Amino acid sequence: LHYHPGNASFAVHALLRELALPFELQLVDRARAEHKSPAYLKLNPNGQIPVLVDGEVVLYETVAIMLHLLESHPNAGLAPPVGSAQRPHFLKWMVWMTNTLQPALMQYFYPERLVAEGNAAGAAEVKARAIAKVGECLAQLDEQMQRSGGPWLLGASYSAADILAFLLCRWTRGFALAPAREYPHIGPYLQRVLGRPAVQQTIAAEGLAAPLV
Ligand SMILES: N[C@@H](CCC(=O)N[C@@H](CS)C(=O)NCC(=O)O)C(=O)O
Repeated sequence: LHYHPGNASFAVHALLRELALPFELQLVDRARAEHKSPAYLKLNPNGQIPVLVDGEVVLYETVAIMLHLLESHPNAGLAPPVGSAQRPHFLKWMVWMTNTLQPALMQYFYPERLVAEGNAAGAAEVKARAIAKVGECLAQLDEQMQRSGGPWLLGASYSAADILAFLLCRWTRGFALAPAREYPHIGPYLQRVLGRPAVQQTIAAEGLAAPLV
């Protein structure tokens, strides 16, 4: 797994540990822009982290990698089985996280990519709108936590969706207003995910420091 501490790769890393699979970590040195190097761009032409090399299969896109691992280990109990009532909702939340919540977070972290070079006022506007969009998303997530009856996103069973939700919520920990931990249902939920041994092992292996969420 080509990873960088706390990046999207965390979700794959924690899933590999939850599945108790053997794997090797390969640090991508962002300070040296290794993810933009010709060698890395051969693995992922988008220059983004993570990449999983699984035998002959070289995969990028966090959710695709997670679904690939889950499909390879259908009896691990980390996703509702195909044909179950929860399965379509599992797919919906995985895609929603990668396609709606994550892009809003990316706009928050990289607003300058959406405006002309040097347009600081434009970037600030993008960032403000991204915060508002993330807030809408977190409200939806909070409502789902309540509706599911907990303790997990989909209800009684922990799944890979919880790992991804935890990571994306964690990225809001520096928000001045309403980080995920302050939402009434998400806050205690993040503590429950933090209690998972695989999550703790991932945090330790990546050397993540407090505040964790
Ligand atoms: N859609 C990709 C996005 C991955 C992504 O945004 N990775 C970030 C780190 S969390 C990254 O590589 N950022 C560097 C960049 O975009 O230049 C995925 O879900 O895997």
